[in-house]
Amino acid sequence: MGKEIKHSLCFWCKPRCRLRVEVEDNRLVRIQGSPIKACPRKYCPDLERFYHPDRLTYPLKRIGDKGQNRWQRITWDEALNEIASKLADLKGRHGAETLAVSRGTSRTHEEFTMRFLNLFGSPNQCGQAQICHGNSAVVATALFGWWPYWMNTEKLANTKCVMLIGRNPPHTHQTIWEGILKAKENGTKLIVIDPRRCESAEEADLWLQVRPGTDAALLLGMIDVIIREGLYDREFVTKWCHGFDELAERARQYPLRKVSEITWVPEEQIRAAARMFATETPSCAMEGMGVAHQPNSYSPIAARHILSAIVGNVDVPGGEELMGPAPFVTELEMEMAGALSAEQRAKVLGKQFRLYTSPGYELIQSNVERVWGKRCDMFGYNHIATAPSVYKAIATSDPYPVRALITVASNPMVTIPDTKLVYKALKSLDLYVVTDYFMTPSAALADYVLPSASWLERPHLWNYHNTTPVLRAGEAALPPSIPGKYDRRTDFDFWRGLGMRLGQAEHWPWESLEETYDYRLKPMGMTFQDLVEKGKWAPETYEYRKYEKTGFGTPTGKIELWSTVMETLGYDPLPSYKEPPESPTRTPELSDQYPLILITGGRFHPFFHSEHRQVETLRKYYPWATMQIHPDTAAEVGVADDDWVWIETQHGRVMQKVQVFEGVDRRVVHAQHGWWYPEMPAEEPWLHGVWISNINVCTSGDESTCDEALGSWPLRTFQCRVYKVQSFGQDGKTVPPIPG
Ligand SMILES: Nc1nc2c(c(=O)[nH]1)N[C@H]1C(S)=C(S)[C@@H](COP(=O)(O)OP(=O)(O)OC[C@H]3O[C@@H](n4cnc5c(=O)[nH]c(N)nc54)[C@H](O)[C@@H]3O)O[C@H]1N2
Ligand SMILES: Nc1nc2c(c(=O)[nH]1)N[C@H]1C(S)=C(S)[C@@H](COP(=O)(O)OP(=O)(O)OC[C@H]3O[C@@H](n4cnc5c(=O)[nH]c(N)nc54)[C@H](O)[C@@H]3O)O[C@H]1N2
Ligand code: SF4
Ligand SMILES: [Mo]
Repeated sequence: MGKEIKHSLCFWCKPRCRLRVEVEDNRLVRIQGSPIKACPRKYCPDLERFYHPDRLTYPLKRIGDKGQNRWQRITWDEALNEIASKLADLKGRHGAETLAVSRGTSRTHEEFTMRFLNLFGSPNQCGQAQICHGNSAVVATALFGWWPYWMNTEKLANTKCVMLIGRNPPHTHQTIWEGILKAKENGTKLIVIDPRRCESAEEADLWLQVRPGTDAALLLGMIDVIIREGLYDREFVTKWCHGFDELAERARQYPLRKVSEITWVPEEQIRAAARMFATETPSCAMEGMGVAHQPNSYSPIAARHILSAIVGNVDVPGGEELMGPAPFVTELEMEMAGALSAEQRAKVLGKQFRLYTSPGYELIQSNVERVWGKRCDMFGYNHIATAPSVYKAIATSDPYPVRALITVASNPMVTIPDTKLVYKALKSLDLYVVTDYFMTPSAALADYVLPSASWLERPHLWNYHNTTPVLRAGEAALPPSIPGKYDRRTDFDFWRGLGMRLGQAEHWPWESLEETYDYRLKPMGMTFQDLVEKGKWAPETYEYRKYEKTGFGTPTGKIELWSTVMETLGYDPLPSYKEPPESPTRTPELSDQYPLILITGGRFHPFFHSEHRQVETLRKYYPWATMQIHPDTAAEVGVADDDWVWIETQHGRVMQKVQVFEGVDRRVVHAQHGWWYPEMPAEEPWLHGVWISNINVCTSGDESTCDEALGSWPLRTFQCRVYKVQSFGQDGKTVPPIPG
């Protein structure tokens, strides 16, 4: 076989770079070619990670009690036969909705997760949607009739001002950050809204150190300044925006003095940001998890889109470009949403969050389709169950029994709020199946754990679910199975294997991912192999202001500052500010006990969420979970760098190591998320140390605290207290497995 050069797409982090992979006799030799300076892959040798001894090799079936870590190796056929027969039995007893699928953040071929589930008849696909970029996708599509393609970094060459709201791309979207830095060299201004002086804030022309959870007030204050000072684009607003007068009236309720009190940001800074964003045009805003993880996330996300619209940024070069549908078969089309009956769809868990689920989804997408001819992929997060509702239903059988769960590319014990609820739910299931690269605290509670082919062992066709015009292809560099060594399968093979056994054969005509990609590219007269050889495809020209011909894909055909979709669904059609469910003003008695505001989950290299903790070289950078606290607060509490502290909320407590950081407000602390310790025992009560530093032990996803339209749950506005850890378990050294 000898040496070969392959080109694969890296799925370690968000840029999804196409890499040159050298292989010899089915063994990885080296990987070259990340174009990204801040590439986390560069922190450790690829061979260390890819050939890590902990990687899953063969399907495992539980033989002991749940959580005892006793497994039997079985074949893929045995695993798929047994799982299919158990699913058929549970469906017969409880209905198809008894199966839920929890997926992660676009790490794999999720269109096939949806295809299987739609054909199976369950509406209960949940995961990161309401917590991740899905919120922005849904709100943008409701207001603009399409989701702007912010992954297109080339546009930044034309952008005069970038505003990052709760988003820190140096650690999270490096391609965007490189685009911003390049633009800055040519004079582009940068505004950063973040409670922490994060890496983006370090480079900003204006950094607004906002109180966590108050961005809606801040952005409404900015809208008010822009309208009062006449800095908006009158012609565009008159012709192309619906509800300007009502918006102006709403914004008047947010004068700067009041906004400053709410947000802790000085008046003059808010005014300066508003003026900069309105006059340095085209400007462009990008919001991130700082706002998506708010209890009232609809409002800041809507307000940020409204800001862009009123200053005339939509579908102009360097602004909020609306790409429209792809010329190939999209992931959404592969999902076969039409296969799910209206009756089953109506059973979706979390249906009270009507913008995300029916009828909001239909209302938004039918208007998109009317104008664009196709529905919008919305980052693959379509019509989805709300994760906290799903885990609650599993744990309590309310509103009906959910007895089976499959998690694909997700680690809910670490990444979903309220770990105790997730734990209770996972333990109570009749059937829990996990596909992953490694054993995780979630997989440790499963009945079947299946080894998934990694991004080096599978082909991929990628354009961020149609949010960039550039289509990229990568091939499998290595076989997923080598007899005698390991037998992994792609997640496509897993879903197809189950589908074939459950009466879906006619809907799985393709035997491999490559064949599905050939099918998807056919309308472009291309094969997948053609694209692999070319590397990427991009449209030759891009047309701006397309709305002048077609209007916008919304019910009024205009950008909806006043959302008729929200109105129809019975929600406030305009953004507004609401105090977070836990806050010094809303729950003063709670704040007496828990005086600090906890924000969680700011991303940090080299880790991706809960991944890579088993890679020794990477753990040298962060051996333990780390929290940030202001020097004055640290002194008050009596802790210093590298001390272990308890972070305690009314929901639970965990311990992390201190990093004293004057870039965080005295009243706020920041805790990393994603922590578990693979080196600790898998069996209960340890579950790989999942109770020790995993900040979701301290969070809550209670439905009553979720955004009423989207169902997003708050992860960044908990009241907490911080105090020094005095003792470390019985031997005085190890940390205790289950904190009280
Ligand atoms: N290296 C690495 N890269 C990643 C990931 C990873 O785990 N590791 N995860 C990927 C995923 S799935 C996602 S969703 C993206 C997320 O990427 P980003 O959206 O950039 O998310 P974060 O780093 O979580 O949060 C950004 C900032 O929000 C701030 N923040 C916290 N609370 C508030 C608030 O109330 N208001 C405002 N304005 N800001 C607030 C935090 O201080 C933080 O600096 O990153 C992706 N990229
Ligand atoms: N407190 C708090 N919680 C958060 C956040 C926060 O900021 N704060 N952020 C939230 C956000 S935005 C997100 S997106 C989520 C992320 O939540 P998850 O998606 O659950 O996070 P990961 O840790 O990336 O889990 C991915 C798992 O899938 C495996 N995996 C990776 N690629 C593949 C693949 O191709 N196939 C299969 N089968 N497995 C694969 C990995 O080994 C890993 O175990 O976390 C959320 N949780
Ligand atoms: S780790 Fe991230 S930046 Fe580095 S090659 Fe992979 S996708 Fe690109
Ligand atoms: Mo995410």
